[in-house]
Amino acid sequence: MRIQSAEMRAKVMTAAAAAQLIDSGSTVGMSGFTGAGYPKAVPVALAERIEAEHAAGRPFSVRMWTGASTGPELDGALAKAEGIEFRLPYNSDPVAREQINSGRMQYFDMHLSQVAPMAWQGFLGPLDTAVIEVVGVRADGSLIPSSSVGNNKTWLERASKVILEVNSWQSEALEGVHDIYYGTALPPNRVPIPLVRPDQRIGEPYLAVDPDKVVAIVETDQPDRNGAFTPPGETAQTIAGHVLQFLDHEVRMGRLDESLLPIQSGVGNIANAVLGGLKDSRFRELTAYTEVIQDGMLDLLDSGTLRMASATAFSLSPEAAARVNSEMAKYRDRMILRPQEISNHPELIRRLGCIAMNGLIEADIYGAVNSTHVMGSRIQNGIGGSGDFARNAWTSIFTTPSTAKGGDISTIVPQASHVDHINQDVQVIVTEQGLADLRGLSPKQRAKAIIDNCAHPDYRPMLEDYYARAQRGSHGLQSPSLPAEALSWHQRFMDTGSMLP
Ligand code: 0RQ
Repeated sequence: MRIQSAEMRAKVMTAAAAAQLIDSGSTVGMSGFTGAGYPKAVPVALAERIEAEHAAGRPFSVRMWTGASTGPELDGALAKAEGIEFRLPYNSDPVAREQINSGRMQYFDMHLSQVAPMAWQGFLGPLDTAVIEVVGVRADGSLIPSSSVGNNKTWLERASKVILEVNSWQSEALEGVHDIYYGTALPPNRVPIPLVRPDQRIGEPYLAVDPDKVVAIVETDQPDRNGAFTPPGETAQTIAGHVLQFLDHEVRMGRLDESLLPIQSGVGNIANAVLGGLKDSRFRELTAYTEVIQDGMLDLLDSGTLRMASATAFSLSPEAAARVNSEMAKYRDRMILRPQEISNHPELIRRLGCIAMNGLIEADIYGAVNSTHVMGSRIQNGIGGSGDFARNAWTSIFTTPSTAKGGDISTIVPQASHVDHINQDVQVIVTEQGLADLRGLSPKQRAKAIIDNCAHPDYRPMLEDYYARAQRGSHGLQSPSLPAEALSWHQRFMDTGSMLP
């Protein structure tokens, strides 16, 4: 039995009844992080209710906070119902993305580590309802967290009322995997977080909730829905090869040993290719201090290359999620899931010395990175944890194919159309063309390294030409630029469909 507390069992109801407890205009904090551990029944029931209200000519929408991206039953269903007026933080749902970019949804994209602290600081306003998926409710009323922790601790504490979804699809062997740290406080009472190794536990395995705040419990039995896994293509493999060569170089230079330092790896094809490459490398006894445990990390745990992984969530293909679910007992001692304010905490990332690897939309010749906005204005996903890690990492690596959209876009441009990571936070840029090691270089040295090593041959002469003219016609020569021309490649793409003349 998943609900051990009789007091809590008395609160079981249907998802439709629970959705009635959420008011229009209220703020809802949902569990969920990259398709893991999000509520799967109440949001769908809420979307149905919103659609019915709209059909009757009555406005109905909510403000929604999550951990990061969720699944189609949450972001997808509520966005389709035009039910989200405001959302934070990271989103990767295509329906919600379309609404944001067409101006119908307000979206506050923020660093994932800062969501919980900002909620506590009171900067985000009150939180009315938390809707949290859990694996079970213990006899003492404490909660066994699900396949993501995200901001659940904070939502449970801050919300006026709580709706729980107890999902019996999630493995019971998840009990004990989590480490919920309750030592955060606001200044002036903030103290150091006592974590000095990625495999250390500093908190509790369970989430606490005030039972009087729990207004509904809904039972579900539905799988997490993450994206399907596409095996890394040739470009991703080539990029991964450059990254592995760089890490090998660092070991040979004596800056790292064969266990490297805790790895942070973003999501996607390239990240999985890098992890796949680590399996066949000389590196041993690796650790991960990261946001998400993805397919590639699971393989590394299986092969023994990775000793342990600390994250806030799983981000697995459906096949890998089924595998983890049935074999959780095998993995549980080598994984720790933490609140995202801890998995992404700048203090801890700096102390542990993470090796950060993230994707980008575009980088400019000086190494400023745009992770979020296509053509400077259309949001793709959000900054996610890339800023938390990039600024505080031991080494911050960004990877991308050198072109996008079949070659019509160069991902290396004269000037980034939007900047998420300033050049001080970007130390290595890698494309399939090669790797630019920017550590210790001045802007002009960076420009040469990036153009020579990372740009696609179709665009390299154009960048060389721009940079040469900028050195003659610029207002200053620290970071030469021609402002009237710097974004002309983007304008050309919007006018003609290609950055090529
Ligand atoms: O579009 O889906 O329409 O084909 O962007 O690009 O090449 O599939 O790469 O999945 O690694 O995503 C930066 C978005 C890269 C991601 C970003 C188009 C491209 C494609 C996706 P289609 P790819 P990826 C941990 C860390 C921020 C958050 C982060 C991201 C789509 O890495 O969201 O790092 N990062 N979190 O065609 C126009 C360009 C483009 C472009 C790519 N220059 N112009 N379109 N695309 N470059 C995870 C979390 O924080 C939870």
